[in-house]
Amino acid sequence: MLGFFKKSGRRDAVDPAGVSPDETSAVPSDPGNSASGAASADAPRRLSWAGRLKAGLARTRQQLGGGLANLFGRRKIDENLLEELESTLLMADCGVEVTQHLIGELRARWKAERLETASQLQQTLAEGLLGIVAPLEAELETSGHKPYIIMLAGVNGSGKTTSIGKLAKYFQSQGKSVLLAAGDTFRAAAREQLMAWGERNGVTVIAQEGGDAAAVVFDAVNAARARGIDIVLADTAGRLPTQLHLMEEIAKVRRVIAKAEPGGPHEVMLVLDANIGQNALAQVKSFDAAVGVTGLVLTKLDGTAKGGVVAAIARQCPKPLRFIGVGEAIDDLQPFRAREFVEALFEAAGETA
Ligand SMILES: Nc1nc2c(ncn2[C@@H]2O[C@H](COP(=O)(O)OP(=O)(O)O)[C@@H](O)[C@H]2O)c(=O)[nH]1
Ligand SMILES: [Mg+2]
Repeated sequence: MLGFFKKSGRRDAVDPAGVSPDETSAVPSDPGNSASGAASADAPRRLSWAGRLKAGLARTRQQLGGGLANLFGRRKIDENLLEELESTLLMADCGVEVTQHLIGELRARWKAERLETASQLQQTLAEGLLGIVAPLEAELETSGHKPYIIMLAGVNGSGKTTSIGKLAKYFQSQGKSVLLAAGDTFRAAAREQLMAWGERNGVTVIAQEGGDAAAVVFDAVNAARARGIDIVLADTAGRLPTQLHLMEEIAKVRRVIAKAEPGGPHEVMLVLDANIGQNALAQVKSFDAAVGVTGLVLTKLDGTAKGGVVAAIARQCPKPLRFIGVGEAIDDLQPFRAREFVEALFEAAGETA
């Protein structure tokens, strides 16, 4: 166990959404196909957020921590071991820059502090990683504006619409009123998916059949103001940064929001699928150039060994990492907390319930 983390106090007993495991519900990804969002009586008891985070990060942990355990099990610390560690970090998608930084730091401390044991080196690595990702922790503060307008952007399938559903629940659990704007007007299914999320959470969804994304979002902002709503979550259609006309379209959505509400959108959230690993860096850069990204959501950490991409983002295109997703259930998206994240990456199996 990492004494370093223990000293500074652990937060993993607290569910950031304030939802106890008994209240949470495991719901399928497509709300349109689910008869009810409630967990059935014989459903297995849900783990705490810390437990789900840890389970969700299992593949990256195996890549990193498991890789380490294998290395250390075999021999003492030497240059060869550092070299193998280097490939382990690269395979977890930490990227070349972060990997070299971490290995450099390990080498220096190994010599200066005469590190000998596996756990010493692992702790040094965990500390180094925490130092890198900590600046990304910046919880979204929505109380400064009413309505607080959040526009979501990203490529197809990154998890925008699902994340909106989860965020609606998250903000409601903080006592805020929420309105959704069905700004993905390209696919009828996208609108229906959002309406299903709205229905399940008792949240109004502003949608139009067909029509223009900017017009839908404009209506939604006006409706939110008229109704005294706290938070608007605006969905948008997926697009690739290379599709220039679509990037221009989302830039227009952004400008129209600013017309409807001066100063808005207050947050432009780029939703990234963790499976894309290093490609996330390019996406952050191009979406930032087109619409000015102010925060990130990293979804699907549960399906990938590429969780090291968080470190690459921190070093190469730092943007506040507002939320991370580790599953399809409604409470599987939570604010990013650096310490909790690094702990979950390095703890041995079975240390957290
Ligand atoms: N395993 C897992 N699946 C997710 C997560 N977030 C979203 N998904 C799934 O990713 C798929 C695409 O999500 P969707 O919200 O429709 O993407 P969009 O095209 O960006 O709106 C859906 O099947 C979601 O359930 C996550 O954190 N973990
Ligand atoms: Mg969508």
